[in-house]
Amino acid sequence: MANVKLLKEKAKEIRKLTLRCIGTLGVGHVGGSMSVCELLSVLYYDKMRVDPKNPKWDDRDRLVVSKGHAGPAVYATLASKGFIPIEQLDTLNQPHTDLPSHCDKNHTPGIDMTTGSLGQGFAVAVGMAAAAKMDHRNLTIYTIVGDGECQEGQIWESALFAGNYGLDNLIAFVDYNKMQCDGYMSAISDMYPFDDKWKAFNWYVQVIDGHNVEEIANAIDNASKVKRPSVIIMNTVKGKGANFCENLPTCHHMTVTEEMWKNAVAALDQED
Ligand SMILES: Cc1ncc(C[n+]2csc(CCOP(=O)(O)OP(=O)(O)O)c2C)c(N)n1
Ligand SMILES: [Mg+2]
Repeated sequence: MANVKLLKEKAKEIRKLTLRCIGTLGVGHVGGSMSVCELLSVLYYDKMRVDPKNPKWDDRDRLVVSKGHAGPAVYATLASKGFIPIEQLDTLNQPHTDLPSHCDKNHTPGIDMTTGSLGQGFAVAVGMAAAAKMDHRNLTIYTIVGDGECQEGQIWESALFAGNYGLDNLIAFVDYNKMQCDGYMSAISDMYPFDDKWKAFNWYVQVIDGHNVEEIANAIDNASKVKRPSVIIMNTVKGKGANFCENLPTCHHMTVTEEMWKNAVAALDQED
């Protein structure tokens, strides 16, 4: 049984550290970072087999954050977990930093794949899952994709492969925040009905509240039991918990002043 209290606390901690990380720089991908904080909490504090002291441990589970612009939330999680020092978050995207705005496995301990070019990370995750099967290795490959990212053809080419080859060691999460770079998906190129699309590619599909840690943990448990790839479509709010931009179509990449992020952290502190 998941420790719901701990996972909620850790999600809040990740959210506050994400605000600090972006706010210290003064600009960044707020929206898509804030919408995955509960997921990162459940992965790193409940489900994933990882060792912060040994980030390249061969038998670890892998996470490919295909929506690589969520780097700040991933770094916040790695800092919370002890992979990197908390103070390092203040170096986001500065010259010579090891925390570039998008995830880079050659720079940051705990990052399993370099991402940022949308669609590619998901394809690599499918390849990792296939490789793990061929090597008879008992590890799980997790990957996080954006809903806008799912407009990329590469996603569906890889999804077809994963479905055909029954890659049951692969669990994908779609951050279904209904927004992409410049606004609402529905106004640009909608994915509805999302679940039917994945089903047609022979994936096991669950649709959940992506801000409910218990639902996320249960969905991962269900996914672990089926003999095909799983996708967990998470209904989320872009910018969740950043009170200066929550659910605004302008929250994708924005300026964040010290006052803005510190006020947002104070508001989170006042929540139960
Ligand atoms: C191949 C590619 N095309 C365009 C971009 C620029 N880009 C970065 S984020 C983004 C929008 C992504 O939307 P979504 O996947 O929904 O992300 P989220 O809402 O979770 O931030 C775009 C177009 C990119 N990184 N890669
Ligand atoms: Mg989106």
